[in-house]
Amino acid sequence: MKLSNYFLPVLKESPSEAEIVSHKLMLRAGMISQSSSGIYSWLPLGLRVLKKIENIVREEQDKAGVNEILMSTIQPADLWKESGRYEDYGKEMLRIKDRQERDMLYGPTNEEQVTDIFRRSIKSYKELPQLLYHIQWKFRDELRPRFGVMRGREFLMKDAYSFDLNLESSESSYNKFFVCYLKTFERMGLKAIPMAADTGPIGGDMSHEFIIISKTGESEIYFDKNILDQGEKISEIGYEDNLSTFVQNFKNYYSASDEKYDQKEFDQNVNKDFQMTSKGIEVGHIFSFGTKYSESMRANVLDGNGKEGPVFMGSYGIGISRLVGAIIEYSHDEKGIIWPNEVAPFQVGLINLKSNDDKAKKIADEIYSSVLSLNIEILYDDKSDNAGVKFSRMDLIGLPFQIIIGNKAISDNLVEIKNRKTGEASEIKIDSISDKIKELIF
Ligand code: 5CA
Repeated sequence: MKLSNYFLPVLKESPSEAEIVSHKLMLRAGMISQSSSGIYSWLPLGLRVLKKIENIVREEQDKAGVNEILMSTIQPADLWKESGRYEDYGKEMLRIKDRQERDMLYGPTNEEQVTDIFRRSIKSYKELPQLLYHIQWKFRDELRPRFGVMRGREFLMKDAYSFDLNLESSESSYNKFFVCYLKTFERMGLKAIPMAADTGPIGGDMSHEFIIISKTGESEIYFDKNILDQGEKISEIGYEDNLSTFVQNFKNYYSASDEKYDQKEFDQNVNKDFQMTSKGIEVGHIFSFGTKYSESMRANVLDGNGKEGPVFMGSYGIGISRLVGAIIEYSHDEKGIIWPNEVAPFQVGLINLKSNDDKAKKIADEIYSSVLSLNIEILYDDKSDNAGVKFSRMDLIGLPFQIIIGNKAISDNLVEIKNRKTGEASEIKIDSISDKIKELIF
């Protein structure tokens, strides 16, 4: 992509309405544009990152054997009246009437709708377990939308749902998602800590939040430092391994967010030297709620003895749009964003500092074509701005590697390659650029 042809409305100054760094940087880097309080449009750079995150989440769900579906954003209120949550959900739910005066709503979550899909077709234990997910926009009329996409009113969520014959099998599904979540966040360069959590309006008796440490997080977290070492082992575990032992190893270490935290329990279970307290961002939340929805909505299945009973369920959410902000909170410096490779909007930024020089332009054009032909995403700053503007813009948008074409390209056939994260720069011959870039990226 050539910058002269790209919609990248960067801002020089920090917008005054933004309180935290990720919100400031997303606005400054032209990733989002506010539509109204807590509701955003995604501009080209932001959309690329959102899609990258969405794809990692999708690939990891698929690897865990979860089936992708896509449920509607608008739901009939009748389903929620069946479960009893229509009144309970209160003002956070956006309620709508269609032209026939039927009560509808914009989905804040999908337990009812997915239970309805399930009960229409699955009737026997032989077809269990079933694991379904979708990636869809949600609306929650949050009392205090803030921090940009971190607590929005409209936000993109991956929500998955499990259906099992009994509690034991339902726990296996829960463990599968537990492991899948750690793998997913790891791929984005994040260390997420699973924490015992409250179940809130989703309900049920077992729940874990996945939290990444960040000083701007909304949750206060308390945990045993050893849990971080346990997290390091995630790449060693596969879905065919004993997931229950693996998950139990996490549960053995104390970790809780504010609602569940108990000072006495913390002191009893964790040696003072290992007690950690921090703020964190909740990027995922999983719930096991047994028959809460299947009983009220009569989603029954027959067991092996021909006896009918309600199916056991769980639900599993990841905040995809929130993750864009969370990753920036986790990875930035005073100059701007530093994207981890896997979610970067482009892998490489190419800066031509001498855009008025024919030779420099030819070199830049050739490097651009050769990097593109390697199937590497590259953003080529071919504009005529001065060097300061070009450098600060490229640093702000945080692409992992920069190729810089300046005077030495013209005189000595040398260009500079810079690592955005470490700041390390090296000069290399123009004809070895392709090899160097391949080595850095693949
Ligand atoms: N149905 C369940 C799980 S599928 C559910 O809705 N869980 S949740 O309420 O915890 O939301 C799942 C994830 O969505 C959260 O962990 C968080 O990362 C994200 N999320 C929730 N509310 C918002 C919001 N207002 N803005 C951005 N992301 C949000």
